[in-house]
Amino acid sequence: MLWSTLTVLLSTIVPALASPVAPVARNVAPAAPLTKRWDHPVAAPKVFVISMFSPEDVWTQALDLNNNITLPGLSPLFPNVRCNAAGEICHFITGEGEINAAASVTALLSTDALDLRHTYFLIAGIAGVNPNFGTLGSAGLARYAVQVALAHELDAREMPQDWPTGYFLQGTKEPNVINGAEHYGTEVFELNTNLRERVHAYTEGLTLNDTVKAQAFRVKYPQDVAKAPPSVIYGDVATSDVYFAGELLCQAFANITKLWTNGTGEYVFTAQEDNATFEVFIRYHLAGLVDFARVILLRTGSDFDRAPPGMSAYDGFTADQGGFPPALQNLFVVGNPIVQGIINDWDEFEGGIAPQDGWLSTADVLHTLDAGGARQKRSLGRYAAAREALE
Ligand SMILES: *[C@@H]1O[C@H](CO)[C@@H](O)[C@H](O)[C@H]1NC(C)=O
Ligand SMILES: *[C@@H]1O[C@H](CO)[C@@H](O)[C@H](O)[C@H]1NC(C)=O
Ligand SMILES: *[C@@H]1O[C@H](CO)[C@@H](O)[C@H](O)[C@H]1NC(C)=O
Ligand SMILES: *[C@@H]1O[C@H](CO)[C@@H](O)[C@H](O)[C@H]1NC(C)=O
Ligand SMILES: *[C@H]1O[C@H](CO)[C@@H](O)[C@H](O)[C@H]1NC(C)=O
Repeated sequence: MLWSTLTVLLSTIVPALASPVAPVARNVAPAAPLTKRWDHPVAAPKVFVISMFSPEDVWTQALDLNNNITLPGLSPLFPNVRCNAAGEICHFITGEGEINAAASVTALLSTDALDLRHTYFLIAGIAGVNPNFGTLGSAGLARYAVQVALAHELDAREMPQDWPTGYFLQGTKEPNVINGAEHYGTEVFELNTNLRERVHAYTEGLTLNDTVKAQAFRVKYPQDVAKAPPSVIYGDVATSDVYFAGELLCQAFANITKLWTNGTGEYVFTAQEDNATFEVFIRYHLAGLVDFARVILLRTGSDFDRAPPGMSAYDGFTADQGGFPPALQNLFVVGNPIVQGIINDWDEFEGGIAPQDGWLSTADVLHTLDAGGARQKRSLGRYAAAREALE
């Protein structure tokens, strides 16, 4: 394995394809397997951890991720993937917001330097937390990621007087209805809940980090879960480039989450990247380069998404709630046992954890992964036969 800083030039990527690859469209047979892409991968990591900005990198030092792989197309601020000496654990930082996440993950998944077909991805970032379901420092494993602000908006001062919010889904004419809504395809993503269940077992009995300051802020909330010490929970993530806060927007986006998940999703965390990341995974899953059934989304609560009673939305938003340090700590406290667990139990994980029934259809709103038998076989990368067909 060739370590030290390795710069992969674009020129080594482009001619690597054996034959021109047709764009993969729905109901069109997938392009020929990309057989020649991994003649010399630098690494085939078992776990790849994704952070969104520098403070979330609680991994590099702790896990000795000292081997740099510089890839074209990553954020200029974070141009390297960094791996441990064994090449089993790698990490990178996408940059914040939906556009950075999509661009950086696209660059990552398209490289020839890494064979990511069997890799588990742990997206681990901090987030706003909904006091109805969690608290400062809580760590949530998600099923759904919802792009809540992909919508029309009228300024609240100009909207019809009886509207509860100025946000309404594209293609509709009023808030809180879904009939007639347009799909861009990135509105909702669903992850493998059997995988979530499996890795949750690694987090049992953990004591999460907490601080006196966070304790002092969370007692201001009436909800028992908001007052309780941080713990590991299941919780969906709302994605929005707009960093929203306050009771009314939170209600509006909670309603949109319900609309897009047929009433089954409740957002617990708010963040700015996940749906963008998942759209890229869906596309590269179709190409056989990655397995979207191997993605875990971990978010930890750094601040409440709304103020406690008696405090204005603005004061709640600007308050030092004390959740940022423990949220960062808990990315590692909760995430690392998952990383180590997958590696230690690789015999079990190598072939994949079968997702819930019907997942191919619900992984995204356009049912992209469910568009045909051949693709279905291929996308359930856990089957050895499908694997071999790729190689
Ligand atoms: C590896 O990358 C990091 C961050 O991108 C940088 O700080 C470090 O100097 C690089 N190490 C080498 C050996 O190039
Ligand atoms: C939380 O982490 C900080 C920083 O590492 C540490 O000083 C503190 O003791 C930890 N607290 C708990 C309750 O684990
Ligand atoms: C959210 O939905 C509830 C129940 O349908 C409704 O009462 C409330 O007005 C909605 N809130 C917003 C801000 O849209
Ligand atoms: C919601 O229901 C629609 C129509 O049955 C279905 O196409 C869609 O996949 C469902 N979405 C989720 C997230 O369950
Ligand atoms: C993001 O994906 C989640 C599911 O993983 C979905 O529930 C959510 O609607 C998506 N949000 C955006 C903004 O794409």
